[in-house]
Amino acid sequence: MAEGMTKTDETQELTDGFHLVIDALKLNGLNTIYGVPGIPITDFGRMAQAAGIRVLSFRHEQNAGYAAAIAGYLTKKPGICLTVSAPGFLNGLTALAHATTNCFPMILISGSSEREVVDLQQGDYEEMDQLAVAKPLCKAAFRVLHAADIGIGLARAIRASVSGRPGGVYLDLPAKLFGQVMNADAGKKSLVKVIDAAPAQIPAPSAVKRALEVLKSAKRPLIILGKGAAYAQADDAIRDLVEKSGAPFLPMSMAKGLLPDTHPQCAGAARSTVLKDSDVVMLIGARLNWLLSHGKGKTWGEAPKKFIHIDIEPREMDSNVEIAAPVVGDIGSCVASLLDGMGGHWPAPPAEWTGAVAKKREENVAKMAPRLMNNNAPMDYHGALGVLRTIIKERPDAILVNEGANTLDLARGIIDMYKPRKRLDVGTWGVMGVGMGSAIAAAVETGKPVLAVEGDSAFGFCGMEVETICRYKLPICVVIFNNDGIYRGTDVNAAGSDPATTVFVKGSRYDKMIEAFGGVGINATSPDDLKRAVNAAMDSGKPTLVNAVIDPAAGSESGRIGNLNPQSALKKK
Ligand SMILES: Cc1ncc(C[n+]2csc(CCOP(=O)(O)OP(=O)(O)O)c2C)c(N)n1
Ligand SMILES: [Mg+2]
Repeated sequence: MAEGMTKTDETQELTDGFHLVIDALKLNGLNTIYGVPGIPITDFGRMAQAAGIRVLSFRHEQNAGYAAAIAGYLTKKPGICLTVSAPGFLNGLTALAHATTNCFPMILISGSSEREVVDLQQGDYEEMDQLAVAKPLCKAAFRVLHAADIGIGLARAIRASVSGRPGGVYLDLPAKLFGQVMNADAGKKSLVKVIDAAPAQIPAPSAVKRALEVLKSAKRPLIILGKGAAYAQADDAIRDLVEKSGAPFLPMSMAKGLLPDTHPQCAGAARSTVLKDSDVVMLIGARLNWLLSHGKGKTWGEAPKKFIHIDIEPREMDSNVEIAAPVVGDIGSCVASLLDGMGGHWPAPPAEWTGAVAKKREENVAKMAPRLMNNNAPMDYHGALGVLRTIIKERPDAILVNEGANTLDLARGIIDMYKPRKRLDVGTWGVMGVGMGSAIAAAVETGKPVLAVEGDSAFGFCGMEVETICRYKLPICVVIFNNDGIYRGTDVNAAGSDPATTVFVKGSRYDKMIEAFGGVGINATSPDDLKRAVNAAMDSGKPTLVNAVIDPAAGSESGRIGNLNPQSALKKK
């Protein structure tokens, strides 16, 4: 007889920890799990699959975690990653920290070993105090010890992940919990359907008024859209606000497409001009972190600036520079209140400013155009990206995944996006290895075709998941920009012994990897080859890997952020 049961319970229907976790997930609409099986969660995965949850098994937990993180970003529901104890948990933890840093809702559920043994450090199978390890790396961490608490435990995890500023949550489920038995009725009653998991947070009317006064005073306004704005799914209101303001807008990387990059107000191709010369900057779901040079210094020019900052997290205000008009609330509510306050007759910004920005943009676009049309073999980045740019233009619903250094920075600038949340990349950390997990989750969550444009180094962090892509027959085309290495393939070891630290085997054929799993592999040496291969893949939806041969000398050190490499004071003497 199970612990805590009376004799009469024996004749009643029973449930257990396995089923209560499954029922709690389903009750809250969490129908997809990304993970890797093993003790103590193998049977749980099987049962979840049998119960109608989609359980996607990966080859490494880090990639499953990145998939869960981006699933959270795309759906506004926590993405679920499931791992085994200690090493599996640690493999998933990088992704959980990444989700927290990027404000993506995610729950890492890990099985753990026997508490009694772990706490006495007696050397259990995969022993680790996982809860303690996870805590500093995520938004919240919980452990459930009793089957009757599974409902509450999951509810707490869901709320913590999606409410306020979203982030990663760790949920520790000890092995013993899964087997615990309780009365089925009581179990059912213990489950919690989370109502209004991310309640609206309405900005104060005085804050909205202040922000509009600052915006109205601008002679050279600029709006910066961050991925927080894309996450909010307030696409129409954001578009209305930008258009009503008449201000140039600059999308951060993953906010590209919130309004089309071809929109007349888009200042993406005049970035340095608008950052330097603007006098009022309205940040919508964008942080003044390193990606915006902390809001100060050379990038931002001499002209004094006032910042209006719209964000759900009050502590974000004044994080780097003084904020003249903080507007704290969820992006949807804030933008709606601002639109309301603007009324029907908002004055357009001075034509001198909008004209100057438009002129700069056109000059830069014209300068770039011929470079994108070259048909060099081996390819340079511009020739290859010119082709992919057209492919996305013709397929605005496709999702673009992008990572690398040059492969990332140049693709971000060259490939225009037309719809919200279609560009998924390395995010706040500039982390390598998110590509395959992001591509898999994008295909699974949206059902749309995915184009993953990967540096050869970036791909190496997650490349084994091409088997996962083939196994689930996902409509993903991976294009590897193969320049024989990190940044460039031309480095030479001064000592002349081992290869240089940034180079790989020359002339590698990544296309052969996917053939091992029944996918389509293509070696493309010219933009024409590349175009044919990617178009065919996007049309067929067949798992495809294109090895795009890029001139090893074409890239630059660290792509666009070479300035962040430390320099020795000695060297400068
Ligand atoms: C997890 C992680 N490890 C290491 C790095 C450092 N890093 C930045 S870019 C990069 C690879 C760049 O090479 P590649 O992906 O081939 O792009 P390329 O510039 O050659 O086009 C590396 C290793 C990182 N950003 N993240
Ligand atoms: Mg490379």
